[in-house]
Amino acid sequence: MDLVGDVLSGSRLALARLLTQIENESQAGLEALDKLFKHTGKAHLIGVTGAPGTGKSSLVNQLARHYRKDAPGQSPPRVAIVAVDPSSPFTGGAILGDRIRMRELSGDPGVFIRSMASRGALGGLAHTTAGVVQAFDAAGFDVIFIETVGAGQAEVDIARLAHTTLVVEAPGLGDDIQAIKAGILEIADILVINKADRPGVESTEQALKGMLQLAHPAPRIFHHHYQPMEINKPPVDKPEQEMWLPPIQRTVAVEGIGVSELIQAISNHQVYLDRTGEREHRDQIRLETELVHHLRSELMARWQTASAPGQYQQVLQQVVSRRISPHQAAETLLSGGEAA
Ligand SMILES: Nc1nc2c(ncn2[C@@H]2O[C@H](COP(=O)(O)OP(=O)(O)O)[C@@H](O)[C@H]2O)c(=O)[nH]1
Ligand SMILES: [Mg+2]
Repeated sequence: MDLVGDVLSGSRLALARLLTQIENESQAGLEALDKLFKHTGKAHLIGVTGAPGTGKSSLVNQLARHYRKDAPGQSPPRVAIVAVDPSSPFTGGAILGDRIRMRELSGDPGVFIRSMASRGALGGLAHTTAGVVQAFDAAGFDVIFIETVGAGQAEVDIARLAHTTLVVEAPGLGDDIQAIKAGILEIADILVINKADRPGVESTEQALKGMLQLAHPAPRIFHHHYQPMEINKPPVDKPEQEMWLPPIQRTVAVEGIGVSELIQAISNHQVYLDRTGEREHRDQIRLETELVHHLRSELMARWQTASAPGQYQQVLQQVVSRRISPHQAAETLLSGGEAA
């Protein structure tokens, strides 16, 4: 069976199998991604993040429907949805709810929905999500949504996989806006106030505007989406007319209100990304993050293969008993020398 060939020729079954292999981080999955990689880079990746219950899944559902229907005279884009739920033990119901909500979409061959739950190590979820997104990209999906609960750093990492990140808020979720806690406002390209049918929309919008000004103080409004790693060059300064100010969009996802306007805002952001070279910049940072991940895990694996059995535990005990520092321990282990 030629999994890669079948994925490229549009087999949903092959794609589903591949996604499972990627999630399991199997060797076959890694090798398939190696072969598929040259077919990636065409999709527009849209991150959707925000506190639980703000309506992210409902919104993604509506956005997908609009993308599939609002393309007169041309073939509509194919849409993939990756729903990442890092806290599945507590929100298994939410995933089930998503499945039910998305059932009407799933009859459409131009839509593919995948739920992912966390089970790997910290940071691993962002990595397997990147692989899943690449598989969809190679399989020819034009728009890929990545829905994640905005609660912590891992979710911020997942949102950073995207070209365009939507941060979803809803009125009445408490006095302080949920986004402040995780700092996800920093990564917002578009702010969405969903549940605009609920009371408190005005004050939510005022609060968001205030925070936007704090996050992007004039005149340097351009925001640094990605905390560059040590090896990254800092983002280039852009002239003021090329800066992107995150717009605030109101929606009522359950009724489809404001969804066309939101799609227009996404499209404006796409144009901005292409015009300013920001899309390439984001792609580079994303791929560099992946490269570093592979380097780290490969170096670690090589070191483990080369090191003497038991040495690690022995050195660790010396650290625990305060005889050597963690830094000295690392030096000892890497030099292959005996513990002091
Ligand atoms: N009143 C109202 N309810 C909404 C709206 N959007 C979503 N909901 C409801 O809010 C609940 C949570 O929605 P869901 O999409 O699962 O939120 P998620 O946890 O952010 O993915 C569901 O019961 C939705 O029906 C909206 O615009 N207005
Ligand atoms: Mg959801």
